[in-house]
Amino acid sequence: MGMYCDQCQESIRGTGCIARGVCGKDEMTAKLQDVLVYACEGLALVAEELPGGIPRSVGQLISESLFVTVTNTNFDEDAIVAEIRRTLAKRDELKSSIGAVPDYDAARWSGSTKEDFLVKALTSGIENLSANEDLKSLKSLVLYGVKGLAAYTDHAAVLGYHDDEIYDFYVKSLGSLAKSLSADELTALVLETGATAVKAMALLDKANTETYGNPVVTSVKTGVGSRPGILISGHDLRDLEDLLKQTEGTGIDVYTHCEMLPAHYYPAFKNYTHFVGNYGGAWWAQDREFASFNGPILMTTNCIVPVKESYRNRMFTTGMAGYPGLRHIPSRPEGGQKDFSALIELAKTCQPPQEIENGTITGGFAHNQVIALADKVVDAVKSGAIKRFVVMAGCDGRQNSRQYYTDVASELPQDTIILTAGCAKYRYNKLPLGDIGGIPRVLDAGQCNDSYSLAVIALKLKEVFGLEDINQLPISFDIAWYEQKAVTVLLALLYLGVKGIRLGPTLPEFLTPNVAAVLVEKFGIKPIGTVTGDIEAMMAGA
Ligand code: SF4
Ligand code: SF3
Repeated sequence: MGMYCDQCQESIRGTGCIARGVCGKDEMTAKLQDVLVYACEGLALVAEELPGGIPRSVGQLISESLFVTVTNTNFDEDAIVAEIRRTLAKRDELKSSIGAVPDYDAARWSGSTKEDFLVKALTSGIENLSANEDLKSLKSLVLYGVKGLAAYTDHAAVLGYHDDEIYDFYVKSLGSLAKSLSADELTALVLETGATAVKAMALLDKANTETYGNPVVTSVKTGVGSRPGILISGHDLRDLEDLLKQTEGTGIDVYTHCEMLPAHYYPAFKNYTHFVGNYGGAWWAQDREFASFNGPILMTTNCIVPVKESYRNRMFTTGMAGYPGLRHIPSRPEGGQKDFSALIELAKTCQPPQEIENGTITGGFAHNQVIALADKVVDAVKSGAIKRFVVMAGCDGRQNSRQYYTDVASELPQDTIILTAGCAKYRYNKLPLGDIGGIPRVLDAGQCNDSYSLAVIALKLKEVFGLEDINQLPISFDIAWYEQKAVTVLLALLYLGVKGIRLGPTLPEFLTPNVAAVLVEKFGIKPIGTVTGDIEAMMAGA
């Protein structure tokens, strides 16, 4: 029953990961995640049959369960099994409500080992979904896009924001994955995933900005203070809020890591004097950086890499994140906060972080801030001071070939502006790339979901310049992907009509040649080439 996983950019070339993931996911964890997806499909099929609409609780449960299966989010088999049980129990509760006989016996399963669980679930049909390679490829595109959506809607839900149309799409898309659909039907579903991705990013943008204010231009320190610190990583701003409240006045500083960096751009977090800066870079270097941080580390979401002994006792997970042997901070009670006292008590016994750099990172150029600067930007375009915008959003990763993005950023002409979001920025956000008349040459909108801001900015520019089509703007897209949220962002951009996106460092392995050919023909997607060749082509508008 070997594992097979091809959902991220670092899957082993040509074969997917078949013995152990490059990410560290082992066979059992991979198969349990497959079972969880399969359980979500079963829940969706039952929910489709409900008279009187789909309860919100179904969409929310699917969103949480799928988030568990996003790359580098949860490696804890017990937590995944608990999530499978929760999903199957919901399915059978719904089945009973419409008079159908539940086929999941919670009492019987609760005594089963993980291995029993797996075999029973697998023999009920999970392997039957992949007859035709092209259909499987289209289904993968939908599933991975929906996994990214799941992460975004979970963050919005934590802040009390929901969109039942998105939740209903979970049921429609997951139910569809369990059925025999034609290539045309699946292609339509891919586009609908893109449309829903735009909605989900808009929802999360609304949740974040209404709760914490519109991001403003901010200079974030990368050095360290003299007090012990807690490092918070991942994407969940509500966790940060609870942590900042609970650490106030304790003598502990709070630092962001990786995708939590953009939290500094929100007005609501600026009043916390102990919220001192950002430590380190992108997710994949965390083993070195967590070791030298010296204090507790909180992973609120992806991306976790295999945990080293040197910081194992200092690392905690929360939310949908999980890792065997790490302490997990439970959900917050209704209307309350999560309890981070274990981290705070531990921090008091720790040394301050060891300094690994000492500079600043500037960001906060989400749509509201950039549109406030619109006159300046438009004048610079009209005068020729800005020749081109290059969107370099997405993910970072381990592979050396990602040096391409550092080189493109360094070698782009001085009259270009880089628009970024997501952890891809760590390839160039500490370089001295200068500014154009006071506008920094790297405009960081925020987390990967804030790619939505980049789309809003592009649509605004289209309107200001009176253009018919977003592709007439002097904008090129040179996107880096790694995990499924980048697939979601890509599908959103395609839905918005963006053509000619460069995608790297490699095209997804789950795309068969036929499916890749459709993306090339319809949307002009292309793999990255050489640094010089791509810069020349982008400057020429290709
Ligand atoms: Fe391999 Fe990526 Fe799947 Fe991990 S998530 S097993 S690295 S394809
Ligand atoms: Fe990064 Fe994991 Fe994708 Fe949110 S933190 S962008 S890789």
